Amino acid sequence: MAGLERLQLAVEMGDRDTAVAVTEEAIAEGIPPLEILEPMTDAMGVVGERFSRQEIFVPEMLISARAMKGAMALLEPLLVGSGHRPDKVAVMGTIKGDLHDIGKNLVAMMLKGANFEIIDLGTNTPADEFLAAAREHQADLIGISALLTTTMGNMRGVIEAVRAADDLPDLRVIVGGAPVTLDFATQIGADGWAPDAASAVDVAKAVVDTARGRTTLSGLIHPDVIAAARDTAAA
Ligand code: B1M
Repeated sequence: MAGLERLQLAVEMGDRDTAVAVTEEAIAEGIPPLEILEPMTDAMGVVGERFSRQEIFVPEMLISARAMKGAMALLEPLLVGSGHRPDKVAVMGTIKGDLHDIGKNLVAMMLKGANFEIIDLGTNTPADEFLAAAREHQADLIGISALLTTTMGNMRGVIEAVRAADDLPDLRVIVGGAPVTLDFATQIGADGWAPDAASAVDVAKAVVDTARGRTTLSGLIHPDVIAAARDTAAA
């Protein structure tokens, strides 16, 4: 048994070798990739709390991030899957001023698995880079991540620039990241918001579909709304 609690501890302690080894075992045992991810995400929560209490500092956060990234690299092929040609293009990045990229990378992996081609702009991405990449790659979607309360406001600039661009009427923008709430996403005029990587896929598909159907989207597509719509359709 891989013992996923060992994985959580390994990421908390920044022990990359153990994190990678336990992830390998878990994959070999056939544990679903999203189940393997969970203890790592929990570990990051614990690390963040310890940082807030000043029990640990930036170097410790960094080595935990390195451990999680090492294990995530093993999960990526499983999350992404194989097969179909991408039929949608998403430009992804962490917003200007912000260097956190684990959540953004997870969302990108999940979108790849859902048949999106991903143009990953990395971290610290200004609005003009998002727009230039969207034009160059004829993107359907921009996905922006923010982890800092001091940087999340910069996402508004990307959305305003997209709305002001006459040549990008069908480009949709979704936002997310730990401090980004549905209310905040609404305030800045995003087309979609999601609290985690799995629901980001549903939201991304839904907002791109609205553009393809040339319907005008007003307001956000919240995962609960999508779930309710599914329930209604299934009933
Ligand atoms: Co930083 N950091 N950090 N950090 N860091 C936080 C975010 C913090 C909450 C810790 C704390 O104080 N408790 C705090 C922010 C406080 C605030 O803004 N109110 C903080 C701080 C203060 C800082 C520095 C300022 C510290 C300093 O230098 N004094 C500094 C800032 C640097 C900068 O960006 N300019 C800093 C630096 C770092 C490291 C570089 C050391 C490292 C990042 C390494 C890396 O990413 N490569 C780091 C880390 C690791 C963290 C914590 C511990 C973990 C973040 C993480 O990876 N979580 C974090 C504490 C925490 O979040 N609890 C913290 C796991 C990841 C899977 O979750 O990214 O939330 P998350 O993504 C989720 C969802 O949010 C969502 O889906 C993902 C998966 O389910 N999601 C989306 C994310 N993006 C989405 C996009 C979408 C949809 C959903 O659509 C497009």
